[in-house]
Amino acid sequence: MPRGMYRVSWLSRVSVLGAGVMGHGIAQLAAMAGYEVRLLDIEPSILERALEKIRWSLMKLAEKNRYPEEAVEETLARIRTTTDIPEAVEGCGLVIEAVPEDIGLKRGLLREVEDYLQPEAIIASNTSTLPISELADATQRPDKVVGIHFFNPPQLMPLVEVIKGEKTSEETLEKAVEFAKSLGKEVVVCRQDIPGFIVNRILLPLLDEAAWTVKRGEAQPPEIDSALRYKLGLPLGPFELMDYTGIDVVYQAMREIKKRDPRLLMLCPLIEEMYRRGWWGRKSGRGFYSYTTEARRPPKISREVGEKVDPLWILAPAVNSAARLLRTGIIEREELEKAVRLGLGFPEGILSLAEKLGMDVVVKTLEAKAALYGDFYTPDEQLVEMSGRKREAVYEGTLTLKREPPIAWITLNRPKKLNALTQEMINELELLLGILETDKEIRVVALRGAGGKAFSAGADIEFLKNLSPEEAEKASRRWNNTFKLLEAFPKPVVAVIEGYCFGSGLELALACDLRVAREDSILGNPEIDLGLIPGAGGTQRLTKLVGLGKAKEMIMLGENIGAEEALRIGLVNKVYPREGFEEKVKQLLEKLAEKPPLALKAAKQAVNLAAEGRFEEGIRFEAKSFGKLMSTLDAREGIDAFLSKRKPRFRGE
Ligand code: CO8
Repeated sequence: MPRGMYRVSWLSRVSVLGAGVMGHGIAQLAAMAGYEVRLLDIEPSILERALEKIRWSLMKLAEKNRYPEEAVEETLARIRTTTDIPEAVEGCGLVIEAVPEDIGLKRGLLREVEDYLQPEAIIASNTSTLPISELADATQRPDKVVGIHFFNPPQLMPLVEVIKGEKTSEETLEKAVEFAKSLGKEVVVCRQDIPGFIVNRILLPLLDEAAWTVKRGEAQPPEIDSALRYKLGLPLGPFELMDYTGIDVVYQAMREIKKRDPRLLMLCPLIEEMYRRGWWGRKSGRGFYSYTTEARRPPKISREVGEKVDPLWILAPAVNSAARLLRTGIIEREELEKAVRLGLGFPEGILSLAEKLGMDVVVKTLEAKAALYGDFYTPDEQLVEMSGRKREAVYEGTLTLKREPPIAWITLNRPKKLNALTQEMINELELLLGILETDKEIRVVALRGAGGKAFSAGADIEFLKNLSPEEAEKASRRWNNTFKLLEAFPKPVVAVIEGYCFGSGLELALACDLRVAREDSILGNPEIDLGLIPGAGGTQRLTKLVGLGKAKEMIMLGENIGAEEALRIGLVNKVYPREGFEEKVKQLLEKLAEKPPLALKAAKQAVNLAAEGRFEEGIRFEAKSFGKLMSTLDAREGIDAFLSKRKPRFRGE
């Protein structure tokens, strides 16, 4: 008896509806595990043929010592064939339907069957393309309807997918899993009723892409089959597999699944054409290969013929589909990999295979395909993440946010107006700070202006001119609040100043922790010439930073200063030349990002207290933080690294 074959306690009789390729195989498996089986079909002749095939298969297994010969007759005796529905389901605890993939046919049959079925019986469908939930809705017991998807031939393929429909109960799901295991199968559970379940969501994009590659004139079937067989170690190439399975079956499955999930497949017209011509593969004597000999064997495919084909060109969309499955949480990676190995005979899981080929190469391949053939190929974000590539801009508005962990760049994005600040920009700044505060990968925020000509030329005068006195006061308070948030932000923020830094632009820079300026930058508070004063904290922060005399000079005279002078008076921390500015800035940001995050946060808070003139409070905070930091792993790392003369690696813990 093959390993794992045993009857589950709650079930003794199984009904199999349909005695075709799948049905007779499932009936055989159930009988082998010791269940009594009722096998239904419409014609006695079909049932006779099914029994013959089962006998042949059992003898074959016995020959190979995979089933005891003496058990063959009694196994066959456990199978009772019938063309009568009441007889087929009488006393059965489980009904498995394996009739053709026609939703109307299946729903009608289930409805009819239910009239004769015991109330607690479970109904399983072996469908590979139709939604379990739609089949379940045809019955009065949707909680007891489940998908049990076998692979062809069921007697030999080690995997079964068990699918939870929308209303399938946990108990039904568990029983289905238990039953499949009792047949000696490995099980993967698909917890959502998605088109193609798991295995076909990998296989069909692979077959489709192989067909597109031929259609686009990039390679021929034997070349592709050879490359996938010999370079990736697949048991069969995609065209050999389509011919073996039947192009009619493949086409109908693709059509059905594409209807429900157009993102999964494009469905190559080549497959449709072959279907229409009746070139269905081995069974029709002609498919992608011709089968003229009696044995209907496909031609031998040599290793050499596939030499110039990059197998990733065909595999990449299937990897993309696998990544999407992971991202949506429908299946865990390990289960997915198992499904691909056992359901498709891959030598290893598709993701580990892709990792061997290089996830970044997979992403690049998809991007190349997307550039040639459209958005369908755009790599899934999960895949991009797995490739280790840093995420691109995650926000684009009057401000943009670009993540380059550990650094985040916020850019004031109105270059044509020299990044003059509007209310909208202030709102967006608050929003982005909120996002970055909890972003664990980000350790430093850099704030800059787009266009290279200005950090910001101040508040937008067009916006200011329409404000009533009340509105102006309110706006001033709001901007002040946002700038305070920036000042108290728990990670270091650096203003990167290139060109003009005027009015509220300078006020914004003043609320940052550090300011670095390009050598040709000009800074100033020209509000006085508009009949105004700084309105976003400038009078206070500038004074604290550069002292009373210089602050009064800048604000009351409205005279601008250059970067070198700003450096001298302590208004900016660093000035870098135009040439190599980017590089210098990055080095500074990276240096900051390497510092221990918890200590940086405490340092910032403590120094801010001093700047606010809260000396006693500041001292108390300092002592407390000093003590707390001593308990951190980062402090241990810092001290350890010093004593062992190596560079510390801080983790923010
Ligand atoms: N507001 C609106 N638009 C501006 C601003 C601004 N602050 N600064 C520049 N722009 C626009 C210009 O109007 C011009 O637009 P367009 O091409 O449509 O005519 C474009 O930006 C390019 O400017 P310029 O052609 O003037 O470029 P230049 O290189 O010749 O000059 C200067 C650059 C010297 C920076 C010049 O543009 C300038 O002086 N700008 C005004 C600077 C200023 O006065 N800033 C202080 C504003 S008041 C302030 O910031 C405090 C308010 C506190 C607010 C508190 C809460 C609401």
